Amino acid sequence: MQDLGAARAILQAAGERPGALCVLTGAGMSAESGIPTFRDALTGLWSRFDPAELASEEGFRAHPQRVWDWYAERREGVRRAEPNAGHHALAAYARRWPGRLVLVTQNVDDLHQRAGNAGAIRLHGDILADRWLQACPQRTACTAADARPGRPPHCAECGNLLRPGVVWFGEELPPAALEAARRAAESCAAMLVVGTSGAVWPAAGLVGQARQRGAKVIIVNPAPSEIDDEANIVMRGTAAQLLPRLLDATDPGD
Ligand code: BV8
Repeated sequence: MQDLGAARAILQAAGERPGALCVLTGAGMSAESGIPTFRDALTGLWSRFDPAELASEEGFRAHPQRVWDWYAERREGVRRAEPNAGHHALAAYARRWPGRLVLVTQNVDDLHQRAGNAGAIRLHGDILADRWLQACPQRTACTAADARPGRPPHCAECGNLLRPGVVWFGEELPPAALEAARRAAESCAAMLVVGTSGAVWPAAGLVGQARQRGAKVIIVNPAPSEIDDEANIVMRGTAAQLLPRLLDATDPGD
């Protein structure tokens, strides 16, 4: 594949300094692990809802059980999933060249972490974590949560609801994570963008930020995305197929 040689040359030219390579991943990174991509996740019984109805605070407040059940189903899928060859290729690369790669993910699963990229910057939170919907109105922290049919787990004392520890639409991204991601995008010499439609902001804006600062951009995606025109090279293929070939054991300097 011609693009593979050109893409490897970009990685080689990125050099060895810390943060020379920034990798931005989206839901497509986990597709070959059996986790539906965000829009696919709305297939089946969820197909009749708009993402904003399910992945937003107002959607949760309006239908707490429906949203809680959607996340419970997705959590089960994450727990059953295993990192794929793409996750392992990124973790192996990070082990081989300590510090060279900064991994930024939009994904809320834990597959990068389970593959070995413990330091992945999580822009949209963690689907396996819970947090309280609001600060406890009566005490510093809510206590025992109990779940009753028809109501997600909630505080027995004040009724506060537990919610998934993800960033919903309309919610700010964690400032420290977003700042670290922006720093990585602005200081890298090459950005590898894997498995994202480029539809969700401000994450999608990281690609243009890298490009504007002179980084070379490689996209890995089997289908067109909204950010293809930001790329120097677009590789039509999947994460599990292409990342091992792009990042394999030979030094990008070879
Ligand atoms: C905010 C957690 C403001 C929840 C998620 C600027 C312009 C336009 C709109 C906005 C803007 N700024 C803000 C907005 C609004 C909104 C937004 O972006 N809307 C979009 C839909 C138009 N953004 C926000 O609300 C953000 N918040 O900006 O707040 C603010 C500021 C101050 C104070 C208060 C508020 C918050 C956005 C975060 C939302 N949460 N996730 C959950 O998961 O339940 S986003 C969610 O969507 C996932 O994280 C997922 O990552 C993301 C979708 O993007 P992708 O990862 O790209 O997934 P997708 O399914 O779209 O595409 C998959 C791709 O993979 C495809 O291209 C496919 O071809 C490819 N693929 C498939 N198989 C493979 C593959 N690739 C490789 N290999 C394969 N095998």
